Amino acid sequence: MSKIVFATGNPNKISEVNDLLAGHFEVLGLTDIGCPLDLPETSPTIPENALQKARYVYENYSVDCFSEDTGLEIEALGGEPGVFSARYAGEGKNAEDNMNLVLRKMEGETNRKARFYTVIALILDGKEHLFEGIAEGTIRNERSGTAGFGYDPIFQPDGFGVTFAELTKAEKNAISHRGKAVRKLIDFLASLNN
Ligand code: ITT
Repeated sequence: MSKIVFATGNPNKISEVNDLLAGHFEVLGLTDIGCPLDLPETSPTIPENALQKARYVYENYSVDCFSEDTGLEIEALGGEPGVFSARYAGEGKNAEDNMNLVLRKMEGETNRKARFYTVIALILDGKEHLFEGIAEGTIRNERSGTAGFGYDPIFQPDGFGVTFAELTKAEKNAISHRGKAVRKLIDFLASLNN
């Protein structure tokens, strides 16, 4: 089976993506290639951040790899936290603090529309490819559920009466931003073998 490096320091992302790529590719992590987990991500947009992380690994370790960047974009907050999703409440990258900040800013707001936006950047033989996935939904008034990670307890995907944190990993993967982007990545990689 072909090997590919997933350039992320976030174990929750690895867990979700491994389930999807199982049987297609053997996924290696940053520690497998001796790369530090805190990749540079200082770009102003999600696609550029995804590319920045993949380029860092490709240029320093000379391996085929993919990275991903995800943002929660809340309409009433002008697209925030967006590209700042990981560090919205500070450098600690603390999910509870991030959710508290969102809930506080959304207090009394009737427009609860939001979406998760994921971009995967793949670098294969030096060529760059982007794949995106979007999950539309709404921001709850309070947390619900304990599964998943990050903002999952406050995000209710459209068409569901529960949050991402109340779905199993397989259920979330079937409809999520990351699931959609990863399926495009798989289709692309599979098309190369035909
Ligand atoms: P990388 O090493 O891959 O950069 P990261 O945690 O820094 O890992 P991002 O820069 O993409 O990841 O930050 C996005 C943040 O948005 C992440 O830390 C989570 O808090 C949140 N997030 C990402 N995907 C999510 C999901 O599927 N559900 C809920 N929250 C998510």
